[in-house]
Amino acid sequence: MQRFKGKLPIIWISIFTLWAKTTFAVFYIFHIHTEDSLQVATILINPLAPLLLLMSLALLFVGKKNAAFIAIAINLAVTLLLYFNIVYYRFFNDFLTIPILLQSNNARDLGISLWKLLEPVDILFFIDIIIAFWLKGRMRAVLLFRPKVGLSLACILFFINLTTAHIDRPELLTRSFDRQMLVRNLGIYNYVVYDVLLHGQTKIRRAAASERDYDELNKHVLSDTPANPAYSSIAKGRNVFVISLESTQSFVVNEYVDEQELTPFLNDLITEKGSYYFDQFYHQTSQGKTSDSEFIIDNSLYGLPRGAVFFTNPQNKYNALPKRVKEAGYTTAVFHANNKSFWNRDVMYPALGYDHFFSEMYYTITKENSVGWGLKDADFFMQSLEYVKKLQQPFYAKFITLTNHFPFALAAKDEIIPEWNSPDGTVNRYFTTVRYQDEALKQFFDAIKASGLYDNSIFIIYGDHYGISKNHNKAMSTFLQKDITAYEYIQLQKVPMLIHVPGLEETKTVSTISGQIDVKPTILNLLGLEQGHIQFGTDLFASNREELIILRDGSFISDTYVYTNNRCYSHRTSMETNMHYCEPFFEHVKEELELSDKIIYGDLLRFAN
Ligand code: GP9
Ligand code: MN
Repeated sequence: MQRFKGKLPIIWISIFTLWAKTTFAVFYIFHIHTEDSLQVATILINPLAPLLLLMSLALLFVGKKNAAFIAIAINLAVTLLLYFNIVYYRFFNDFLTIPILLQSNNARDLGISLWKLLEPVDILFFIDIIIAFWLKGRMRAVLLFRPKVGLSLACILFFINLTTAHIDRPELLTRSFDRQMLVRNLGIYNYVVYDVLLHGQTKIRRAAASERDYDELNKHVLSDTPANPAYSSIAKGRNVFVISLESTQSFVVNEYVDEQELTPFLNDLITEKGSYYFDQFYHQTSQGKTSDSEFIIDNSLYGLPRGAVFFTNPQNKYNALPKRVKEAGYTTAVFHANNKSFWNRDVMYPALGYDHFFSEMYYTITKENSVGWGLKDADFFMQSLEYVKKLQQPFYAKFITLTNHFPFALAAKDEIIPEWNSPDGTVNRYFTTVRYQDEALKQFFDAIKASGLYDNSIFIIYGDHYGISKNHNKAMSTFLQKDITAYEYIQLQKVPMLIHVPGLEETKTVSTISGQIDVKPTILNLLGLEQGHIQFGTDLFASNREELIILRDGSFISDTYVYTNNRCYSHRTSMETNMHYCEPFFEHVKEELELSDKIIYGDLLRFAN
């Protein structure tokens, strides 16, 4: 033992071994994907700040004399935190979140298989702690570590981490809710802190709400316009296909680029018998993008002004459309060939009432059949249909496409029409991927017809949000041959909305001012189900609909006026007009958005009986 009687800079050694374990796990267990050296550097740096911070604070508060104890205790605690994530990840392919920890059924799932998830190599994660413990009595720990210097170093490293993360992913904390991306950019420990803070904030808002707030809600009569009885139950008992068209705006419908039709299939479908097309239908999404559209459509509530409900309030009680149809005997499923934790879908979907989530791992994805964000739409639809055929009928199934997502990448062999030729590459490619998506949709319809499911189904097809942002106004102005004023930009927020009911004789284009908030009441009515008690939308077929759609930023569109960017426009002439025409709407718009936020932040639907 004599030769061990040396001095050991135990704090530094612990920081080093923890750092090594963490980066090992990130690369070889979590398989965090990196694309460039900046991302690799970010991963290498990001565990250091929290480790330095922890050690420094402990030394300051517990005392330098206990350095050996502090080093071992922190090493053990942090290793356990890492290790729980590793075990969880092996099973769920995802990182732990506080809501997950609190969800008893998740813990149960894990409990059953826990032993199977442990591997012999795992001992490596603890070996340094065992050695440190063994050496503790035999060696003298030296500090070589000044807590105050450690704190400053932690701050500097944290700042560097935030900077590299921001370069890689602007708006990381507000816009992106992909846990893989969060862990890649923040590191697993900062991510845990972030998750705890977010959870705390949600808890406080929820705790502050009471049953009285719910009763208060009742005073506001929501959805007071009755659904149209003529359309009630016309699709009763039928399967429902809800198809989300990624980044698809209405302006591409019935539009041509260099004499090439952009959406020939959709255009034909709109004129078929049994088709209802809503040509004044707006997306109402905000930072939550696709997930916002899903939330609005399923709940007839607004998304949140900041962040995504899918991420901030997945523990709420909802009375969502899938849950409602499930109660009526439907099987509910979502198909989306992306990582299941993306946008926290794996946690949110059960809360909305989806029984099955066919995520990335259900699909065969190869280099050949993927592009951009993943599986190509055509392959996505075909592979999904195999699962659909096995679902118990009637089913309510949602399909989320992906190919027409920025940066609108497509292999040359999938290009049905060439790119447009403006100086704006994004807009040029958009047309080509929109055309591709339309073709994929056509193939999906053909395959559904061949499967025999068609006649007993209805189809709800909508665009989730814009694909061409303000940054491309110049190219859009060339394309549409008009100035993209704030008014025109609002017009560009229209997305296609089509309801197709095979077997009906009627064909209609409905020009009521409408939005995603109206989808839930509409589907409920078509299926012959009772309207929800708390919902902000109105059946799209209702007569005497209030012609007003509110966007998340407070902009609104009525049949007569359009308000956006602090300007008031006449909807008839599209010219700017006196603000006093828009003013009478302000109070109502504000109240409606605030009421919806209150419901979500306060989790008020838990008080409904
Ligand atoms: C990816 C899909 C697209 O899963 O939700 O994301 P978006 O950026 O459109 O929200
Ligand atoms: Mn989207």
